[in-house]
Amino acid sequence: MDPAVKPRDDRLVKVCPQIDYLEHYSDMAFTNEEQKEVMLKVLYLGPKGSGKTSNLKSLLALAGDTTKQSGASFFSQRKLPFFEFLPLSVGSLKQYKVKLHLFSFSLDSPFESLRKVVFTGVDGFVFVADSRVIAMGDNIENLSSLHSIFKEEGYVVSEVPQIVQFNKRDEKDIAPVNVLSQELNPFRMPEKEAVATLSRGTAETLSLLTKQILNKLADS
Ligand SMILES: Nc1nc2c(ncn2[C@@H]2O[C@H](COP(=O)(O)OP(=O)(O)OP(=O)(O)O)[C@@H](O)[C@H]2O)c(=O)[nH]1
Ligand SMILES: [Mg+2]
Repeated sequence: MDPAVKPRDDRLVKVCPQIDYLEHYSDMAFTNEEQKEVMLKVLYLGPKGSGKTSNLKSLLALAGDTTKQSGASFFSQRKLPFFEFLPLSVGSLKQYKVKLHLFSFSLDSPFESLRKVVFTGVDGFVFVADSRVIAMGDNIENLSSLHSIFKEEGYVVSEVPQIVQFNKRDEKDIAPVNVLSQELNPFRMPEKEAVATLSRGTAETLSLLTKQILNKLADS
């Protein structure tokens, strides 16, 4: 790892194990010059009960004590009906701190204004799908809605960095990955199997997405 890239401690590596790729991105498209920070906004989307909150909880648990004293209290005490927020620091890139702002959001929110705020300035998203066969209809419907919302908010959804996560792989009656992939990954984005409640695949999902976001920024 380049000595310029210093994860603040071990927990950061656990959350974002591929942190060393950051060394390639010294000229970020958007940074807070005064505070020397790069912030990436990431949404966790998906049908009701697919495991969005479980993903954030898993990342919080993996992040360890330091985050628990800062972000965690915010996360647990400010649980809002329609979204949750988890800030995570993933290390430093040269003189910049890299921060992820993770939101879980339900498309059911009746508040147009809230949706607009959440969908403004999105750098990437995770579509958390429920792998169970009975959830396939909900997955497809939710994916279609979120594509419409991204379009309404001015994005070309196929150009937004995204990961399709197949969660609940520990459940009994689950669809095979190739079927989920065919139904839920029209843009052939990276996929990750997960069991969010056991913290399987959650850090890897976030790492894959962060990498994709930074690659896109480097190309722009
Ligand atoms: N077996 C299993 N259960 C899971 C997994 N992930 C989440 N769950 C369970 O599924 C239920 C819903 O999980 P949440 O994380 O609350 O789902 P959500 O997407 O945040 O749900 P909403 O906020 O209501 O849209 C909970 O009972 C979780 O414990 C998983 O990987 N395996
Ligand atoms: Mg939730």
